[in-house]
Amino acid sequence: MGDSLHELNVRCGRPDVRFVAGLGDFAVAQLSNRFGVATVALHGAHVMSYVPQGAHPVIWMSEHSKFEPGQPIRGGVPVCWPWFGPDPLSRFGGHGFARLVSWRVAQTETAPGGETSIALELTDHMVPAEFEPYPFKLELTVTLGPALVIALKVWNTGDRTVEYSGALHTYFAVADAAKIQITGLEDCDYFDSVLGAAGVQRGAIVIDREIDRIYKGTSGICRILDPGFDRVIRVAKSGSTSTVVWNPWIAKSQRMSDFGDEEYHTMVCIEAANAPRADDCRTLPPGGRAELRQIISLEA
Ligand code: TA6
Repeated sequence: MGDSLHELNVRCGRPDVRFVAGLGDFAVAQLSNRFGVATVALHGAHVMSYVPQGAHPVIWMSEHSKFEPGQPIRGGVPVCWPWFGPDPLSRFGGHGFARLVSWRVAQTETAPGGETSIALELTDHMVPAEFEPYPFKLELTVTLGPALVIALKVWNTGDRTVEYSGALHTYFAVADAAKIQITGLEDCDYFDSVLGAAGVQRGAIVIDREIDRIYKGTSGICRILDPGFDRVIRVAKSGSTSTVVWNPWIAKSQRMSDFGDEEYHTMVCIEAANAPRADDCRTLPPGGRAELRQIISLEA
């Protein structure tokens, strides 16, 4: 059994970090400082919200999300690990087990510049045995500063080489998905998971149907140009050469029980991935370490 809220606040609480009971009684860390506010659930080390000072929320959350142990949260930033997409061994659902279990708070920190960070960790010992995890340690650090920085560190703590895939599966809030443009992936090859075919991105991405694409060979910055909110969301990353763009549009929205039929209008996912379809799986030797990072900010 993890720390109680009281124990968390005693052990890791600080003026800019408070632990409270969130939806479904999930323990949630509230980070707040001069740059804005962000919340992170211990369940899945799941960023649930990010609101820069004086701005509209940047991270989107479904009003139909489940908040149950063993279930993924719909919206925010699911941590997909150790597999992105279908389970390569066809035993479990998509996107791995890291988002289904509770993580432990390792530490919190306030930097001299006022940035606030929290680090959460997950090891193979904390994962239900049915997943047969190999020895590993994950640490997700969320830093609230001029940007929101989300960094997933992966350690192979075993004695044999392992391979994994994953993603920071971020849901962004937009005024109207049909009116935004996504730039930064022009001329990139992609795999279209809706059509089951390859393609090349021509110009900016517009959302006018179900979009589910895995872009290959990507390392640059994406931007969401949102005329409705009159803003540009800048999405940078490292430790990844694949980017996934997803909007379920009409039919898929209706098929998902934890997603409202009309919610596709106000969200789009841009994911910093290590996607198998883009030959971006990662291999770690014993003692090896790797990091996947996404940096989210509003452009002035
Ligand atoms: O990242 C895009 C995607 O893989 C889509 O295929 C879609 O299924 C989405 O993830 C959501 O997956 P989930 O398992 O959370 O329902």
